[in-house]
Amino acid sequence: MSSSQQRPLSRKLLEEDLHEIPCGRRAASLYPFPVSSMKFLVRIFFKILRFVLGPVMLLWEVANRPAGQIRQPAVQAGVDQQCQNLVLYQYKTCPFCIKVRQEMHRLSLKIERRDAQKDAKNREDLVRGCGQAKVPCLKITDQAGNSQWMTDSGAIITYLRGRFANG
Ligand SMILES: N[C@@H](CCC(=O)N[C@@H](CS)C(=O)NCC(=O)O)C(=O)O
Repeated sequence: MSSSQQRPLSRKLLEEDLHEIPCGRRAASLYPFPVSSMKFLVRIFFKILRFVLGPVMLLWEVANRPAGQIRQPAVQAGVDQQCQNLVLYQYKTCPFCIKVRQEMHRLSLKIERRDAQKDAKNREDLVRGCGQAKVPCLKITDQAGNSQWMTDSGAIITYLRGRFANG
């Protein structure tokens, strides 16, 4: 018995079908549309979704904004000073960024926000510093000027609470 006769029937059929399709167009031909059109349609779908959901999410953010922590003026001034060494890279309508922004409100933190979705320079800085275009990302700069880039909304919130909730 030859090796092709020993292969399972489904595998043999698939190989024979693919053989019919000219090289380089195999994968594309398995879908009803070319892969490039599928990608385009998916991108349009998410654009429309963002366009519709974006304003709703921003409204939700404002409506659910928590009350800010109240500190003595001198303490708040110290916190404001510390916040000057922090920058949040974000997208306006990213749910994870909204979560972090809500926590910043709760802790009364004036942290600069940089849009990494529409601003090419900010996006470039984010990718260079953080290694990927992932938001939210908190840039933390120490006294010596060294920066650390923290991703993941949960980790950022834990860090902010640990540093500012009791001060
Ligand atoms: N587990 C992460 C998820 C963050 C995430 O998925 N962010 C999305 C935006 S909502 C992102 O940066 N995607 C990469 C991109 O859009 O290029 C977190 O909690 O921060």
